[in-house]
Amino acid sequence: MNSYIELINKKLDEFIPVQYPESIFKSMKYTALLPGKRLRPVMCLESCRIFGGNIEDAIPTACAIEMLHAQSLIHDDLPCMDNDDFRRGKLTNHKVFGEATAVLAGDALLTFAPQLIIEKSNLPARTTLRIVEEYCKAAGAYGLVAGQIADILSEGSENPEAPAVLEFIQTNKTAVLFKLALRTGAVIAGADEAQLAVITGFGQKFGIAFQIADDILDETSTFARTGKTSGKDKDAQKLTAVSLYGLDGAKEKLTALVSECFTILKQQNIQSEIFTRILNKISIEPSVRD
Ligand code: GRG
Repeated sequence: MNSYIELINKKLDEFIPVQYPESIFKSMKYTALLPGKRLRPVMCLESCRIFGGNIEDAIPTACAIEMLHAQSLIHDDLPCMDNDDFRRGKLTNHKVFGEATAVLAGDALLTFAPQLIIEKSNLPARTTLRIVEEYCKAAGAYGLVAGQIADILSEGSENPEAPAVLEFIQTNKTAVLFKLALRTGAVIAGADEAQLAVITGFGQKFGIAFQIADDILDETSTFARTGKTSGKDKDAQKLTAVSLYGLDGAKEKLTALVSECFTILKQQNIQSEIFTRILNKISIEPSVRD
């Protein structure tokens, strides 16, 4: 996993050369290169490997997905959204560069990412087109944007449909990029539709489990561990697994989902130390499957 992360960090840096006007490139690189976990690009490379592909072929796509993730973090942290001062252990983008530059850096990452896939991927044109289509669907109003607006609208409101709304938010804010990473890695490796369906189902459960773990950490963890201010979900009266099901209920759901993810890996005979490690990391009882 560390070798994947080193490769991604090197390529992310290389793929964004700084030119005039420097402030926009510095702002883009600031958040993209801060030490996040790089889960999504790692998952893209690992999915490519699992389905028999060459991970070199997936590097531009993996980096593009991390750029999209960085964009979503920059915009999520803005005062008009979650208004956060810290991210990845450092000041948020707008705190360092100002709001106008942060908005533009997000826009620039969002649009540069598919350009990168098109320019740097040495893949058949049909494959590149499919990946860019998957990227656009995941990023836009049928993906991340939908998840974010549903999240904002859910704040502070009592809603009898809350379980369904929560699942919509978890799916579109978080699972969508897990599925994008896994699916594009598989597409690059030449996986067939049946294999894509399996990895999509896995990504859905993995992504929701990850979001529940994130919700639990927001309630129980510290800045030193997460690199962001804790307790913000409660303050903003967000609809989360913890607010809806309580801490113990959220932990139960997380445990069940992680177990379902391991079942898929076993049934499909997918051997991945990386997926196992990430699943154990977010798990409440990690040791049982080590
Ligand atoms: C795509 C046009 C467009 C807009 C974006 C702002 C927004 C719309 C969406 C927000 C999506 C968001 C911030 C979801 C949270 C998902 C999540 C759990 C993030 C934390 O992921 P980690 O822990 O972060 O992997 P690191 O920093 O480690 O990469």
